Amino acid sequence: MSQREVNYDESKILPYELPQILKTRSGEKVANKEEWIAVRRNEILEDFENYVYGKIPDGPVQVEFKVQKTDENALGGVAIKKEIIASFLTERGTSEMNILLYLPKNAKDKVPVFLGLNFYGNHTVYEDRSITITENWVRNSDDFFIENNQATAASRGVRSVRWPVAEIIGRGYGMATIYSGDLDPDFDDGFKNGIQPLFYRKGQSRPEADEWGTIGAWAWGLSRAMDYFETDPAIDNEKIAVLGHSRLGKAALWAGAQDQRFAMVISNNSGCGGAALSRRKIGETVEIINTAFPHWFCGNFHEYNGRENDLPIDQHMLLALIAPRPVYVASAAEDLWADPKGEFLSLYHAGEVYQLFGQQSLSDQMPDIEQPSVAGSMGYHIRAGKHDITLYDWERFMDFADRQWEAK
Ligand code: GTR
Repeated sequence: MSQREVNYDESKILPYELPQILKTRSGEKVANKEEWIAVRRNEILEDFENYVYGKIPDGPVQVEFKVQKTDENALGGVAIKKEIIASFLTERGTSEMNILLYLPKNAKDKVPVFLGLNFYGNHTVYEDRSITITENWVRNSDDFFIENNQATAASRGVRSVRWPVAEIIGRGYGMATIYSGDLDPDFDDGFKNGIQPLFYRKGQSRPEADEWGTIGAWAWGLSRAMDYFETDPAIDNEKIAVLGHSRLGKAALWAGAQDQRFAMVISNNSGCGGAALSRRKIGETVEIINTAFPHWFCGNFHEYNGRENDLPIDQHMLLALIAPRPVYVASAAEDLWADPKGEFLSLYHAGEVYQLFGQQSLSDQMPDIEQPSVAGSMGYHIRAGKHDITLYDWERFMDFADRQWEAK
């Protein structure tokens, strides 16, 4: 079979061996959580930086937050809505992202928040005429009334089914979202737009082969939202769940793996380069993803097109980086492109590290459709239907958060 033919047949998966999570580069067995934290975790993080998502430059950057708009009576009076402009200032220029935040009104305590990036602009997540419409490049879409890569009022609320803000608020959680294109528009332009150029060293005109691509930029932005949460007294910054769907799920995992301030990490249908094991090569593969989206990962990842078995890591190790914090992976039964079984197996194998922390982990039995499986700090479900993020998914994420945080 040529590399470019897509395999959907489980019986055609070639035998593979996953890299061992609990064996250091020098071949030593990792025997306890102290050794994991001191040695192995850093090695794995470094491998993901060097070979998959690319390193995020150290800066220098100055980040400023300004609460631009506040509505004390949002959602018919049950929520407070804020828009926060985060400005990124470097010697090379300035860039901004807009955080749209909903918090339950009259909350007795600080509020836990679900944070995720969106695909088409903050104004698409909820039908509210006061939400600022992004001026940044947006992917054209007939369905969402986007032409000439410019968002307009016609797309207000077009993605509200993916962002059940009333249900989230009703359950006592906050919700925050950022347009991914504020950080890096999702097309291959040789890294001229987006935030990467703000960090170029003298003479540099694109990221090096081991430096961030678009997913890295998105993940960086999620961490900057976390910086803001730490300044907002209404928010419980020890209970921030970072989540994302599909390509934005890949970004959420990478953000959660690197930034341990995120107390919970949720992947929805994140597939190849997200939760799914690359070595299974079923559905989307490393070569397919790097060809279709050359800007997502770092240059070095392209060296592994068709060579998944040579990667020093596989995606179970990305999930392991989240340990011992709560992690949840969601698949959809018809989303074979994202390899639901590979998403499950990845989580299952990450369990080794959760066990090292004395926690329970999932059994190796993939649960049936819409029979969520939760053990200790790990959770998984496979929903009926297509590649999407639905109310069913959100309800399970909130159930999981309730259980982990005992929030009522
Ligand atoms: C697909 C891509 C997937 C996934 C998806 C999405 O085209 O192949 O990896 O990221 O897009 O983001 O919806």
